[in-house]
Amino acid sequence: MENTTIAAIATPPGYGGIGIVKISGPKAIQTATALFQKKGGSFNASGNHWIPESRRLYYGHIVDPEENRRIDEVMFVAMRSPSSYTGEDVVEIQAHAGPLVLKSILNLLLKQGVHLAGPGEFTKRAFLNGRMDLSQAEAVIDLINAGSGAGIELAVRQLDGGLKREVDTIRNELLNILAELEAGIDFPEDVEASDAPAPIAARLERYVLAPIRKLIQEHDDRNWLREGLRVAIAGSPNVGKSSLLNQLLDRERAIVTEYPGTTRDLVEDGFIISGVPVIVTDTAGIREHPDPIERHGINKAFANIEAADVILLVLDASQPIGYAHFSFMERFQNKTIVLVLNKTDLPERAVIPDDWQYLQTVRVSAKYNQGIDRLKSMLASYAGDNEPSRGLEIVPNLRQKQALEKSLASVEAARDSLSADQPAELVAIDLNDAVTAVREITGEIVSPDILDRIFEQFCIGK
Ligand SMILES: Nc1nc2c(ncn2[C@@H]2O[C@H](COP(=O)(O)OP(=O)(O)OP(=O)(O)O)[C@@H](O)[C@H]2O)c(=O)[nH]1
Ligand SMILES: [Mg+2]
Repeated sequence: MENTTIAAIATPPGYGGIGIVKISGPKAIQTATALFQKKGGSFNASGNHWIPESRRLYYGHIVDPEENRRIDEVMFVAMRSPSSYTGEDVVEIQAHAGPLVLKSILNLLLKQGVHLAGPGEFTKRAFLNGRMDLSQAEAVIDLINAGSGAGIELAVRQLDGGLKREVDTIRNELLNILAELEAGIDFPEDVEASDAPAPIAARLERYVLAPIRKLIQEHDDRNWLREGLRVAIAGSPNVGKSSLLNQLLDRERAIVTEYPGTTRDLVEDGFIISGVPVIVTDTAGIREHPDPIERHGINKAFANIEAADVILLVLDASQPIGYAHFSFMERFQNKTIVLVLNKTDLPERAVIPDDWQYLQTVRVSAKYNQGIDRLKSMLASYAGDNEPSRGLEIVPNLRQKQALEKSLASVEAARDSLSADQPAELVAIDLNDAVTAVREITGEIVSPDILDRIFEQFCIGK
């Protein structure tokens, strides 16, 4: 338990109807009530100071005690430990959302010895006080940052403890197996030899390895739902990449000219299809022997294409397909590539090689806005196939995936030792490592710097 009391403005900066100042910690109620003049008076008939009931809304004024001056007309609510967001005593003061009003209230609190909360400090306390596990705290960030309905759905499921439940099941299975192994270690004569290796290996496979692999796969398939589907527009100079970007966005976002090498930097923007945010990037045309500025742009293009979920490789239908495209295909063979045959309004000279027939191909004319809807619905179907409501509902984030990979490696090592008839002690070491890695996901075990890194992503007041 932290013993300081913290406060922050919990609503976004600017003018609005209501702004909230939030206070948490052992002195929250005492400090806040001292500044609050309740309607009907703050003292009862016997002269005792009023004590707020938990989770009841009161009406009154915040008063500067030194000058006995009213700051604002507010609603006041206290939530007593442990039934609050942080698990500590919490007070929320709902005032009028003028920046100066909220700052004055905050300043009064700071003068009473309350500390200014750091980013995510309320949520960090909620985690430290066992109100939520680490995967739920991370879901709070996802929820705040969500840019689409799908992103919200994903975050809400995780906030509800979905990942925690799955991970706890895996951890419990590992602990049961460890207990059995250790029983075997401590009292070898009590455990039948034939009982040991085979069933344990099978259980590891079914109840530990398979679910871990599935969660890792979910991250690889659908983590883009968090930040959006990243689509890179790539191709040779002058094929119409920027024209395509402008059509997808339905506005003049990038410069289009008849000169090859027009786009030199990344041009990024976003739109939403089927409730899924898409982040689309137009890149510099790729060619050999570029000038130094272009070279820089092409390097950035390659990095962006590498990070994309879907690559739109734009080809000029009026030109034969050049050699450079073959090396492009080879370089990005592991990625999802869609061929966009552009300039189909012109006489066609491009012939799609047989090797590429398996790729999805869309014929468009970016200049005359033909085929763009087909391209969009193709992207939508990609997003649709990957919709969160499909089957398993949990998509681990990168940090969680890395912990899952660590535990996967340890469990695989344990399984291999079992099948090689290694001593149970050795197997137990690997399984213990796996339990530690799994516990990192929910934050049962977590280093302070990882915690800091997670909560730094929050805004102040959350
Ligand atoms: N006929 C025809 N011309 C097009 C089409 N799409 C683009 N163009 C023209 O092709 C030229 C190049 O278009 P851009 O969109 O700038 O091409 P780009 O691939 O971004 O080129 P760089 O930025 O230089 O790599 C312009 O003159 C466009 O008007 C199309 O569908 N049909
Ligand atoms: Mg361009």
